[in-house]
Amino acid sequence: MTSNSTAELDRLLSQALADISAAKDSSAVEQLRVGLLGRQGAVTGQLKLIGAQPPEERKTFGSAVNRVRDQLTEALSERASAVLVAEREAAIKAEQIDVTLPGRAGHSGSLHPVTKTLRRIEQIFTRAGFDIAHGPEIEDDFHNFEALNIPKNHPARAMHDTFYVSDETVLRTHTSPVQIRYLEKHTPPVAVIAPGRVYRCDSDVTHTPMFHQVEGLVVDSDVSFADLKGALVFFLEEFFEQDLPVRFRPSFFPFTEPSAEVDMGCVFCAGEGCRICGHTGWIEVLGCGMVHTEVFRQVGIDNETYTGYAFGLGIERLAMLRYGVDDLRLFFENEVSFLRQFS
Ligand code: 2U9
Repeated sequence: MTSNSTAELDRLLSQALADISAAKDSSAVEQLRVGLLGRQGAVTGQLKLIGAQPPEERKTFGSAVNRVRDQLTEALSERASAVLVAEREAAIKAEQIDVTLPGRAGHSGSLHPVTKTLRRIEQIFTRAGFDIAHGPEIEDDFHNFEALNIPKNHPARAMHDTFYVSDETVLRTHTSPVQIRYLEKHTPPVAVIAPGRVYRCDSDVTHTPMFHQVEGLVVDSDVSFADLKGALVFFLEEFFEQDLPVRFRPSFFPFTEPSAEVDMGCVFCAGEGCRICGHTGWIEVLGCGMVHTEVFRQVGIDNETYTGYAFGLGIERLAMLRYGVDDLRLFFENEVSFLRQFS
């Protein structure tokens, strides 16, 4: 074995050992393994030279190269284990969770402002002894119109902008048909509210084709307009949680006589006059009246024995007034940033 090849082998060994101990991760160790022991590797190159040595030096050279290969194989294996342990520790550290940190709050849903308003209205009336009734949203002509003193070709039908499903079937234009159905099943005394969706073929800044109403009906012997006034003033003061000036203006509905529209003092300017109340100091909130004798006749209630009052309100309108929302369309767009304000 020549001193040249020994020196070459020593250099190879010491450089390789230095490189191995400097290898920082598994891929660096693997790269070194391939560079040393792979098919084109430096140690493999030395092994291939064994046969080229003079016969008397072959054995010594062969054992020297094999020793170098064994030493490097062991050094690579030790380094591979060491970096693997370090890598696992780093990975575990990176995944560590500090269980003492406060949790991230999840987003929980909340009731829609129209639902909240409806629940509030229902609570006030149920506390006052009213029953709650529901009915179909697709109605027949009799329950939506005829029984409510709105016969075919009556001009009042034009007030309703009806969606017709067929000649005799409509999307209900109000929840009054629910009360007609209620009167068909119950004998007075009755006190009932009918909340729900209603549909009108009307769409602009202040109207949507679907909106929500609550209508109310009280029928008994001796029910008077004074009872109606008392019930509605009580409701408005409970709903807005304040004493309010309330006024009744004469109006017309086919199903009530006499009829009135109800205004309350503007809750935004305390009656001073502002943009919301059109500088009048008053805001219209309800329609009402004494049940028309023709409505009683249609459902077979004796006009001599019984009288009744009825009222109707738009839930979106009350929600706008309670929450200070100035655009009706916000209730239907379902913008999460809008809805979150009611949670
Ligand atoms: C029966 C008899 C009478 C219900 C009534 C109103 C007056 C009324 C409007 C308010 C705003 C509808 O949502 S709105 O556009 N409603 O003004 N509704 S009296 O009268 C009835 C109901 C049922 C058996």
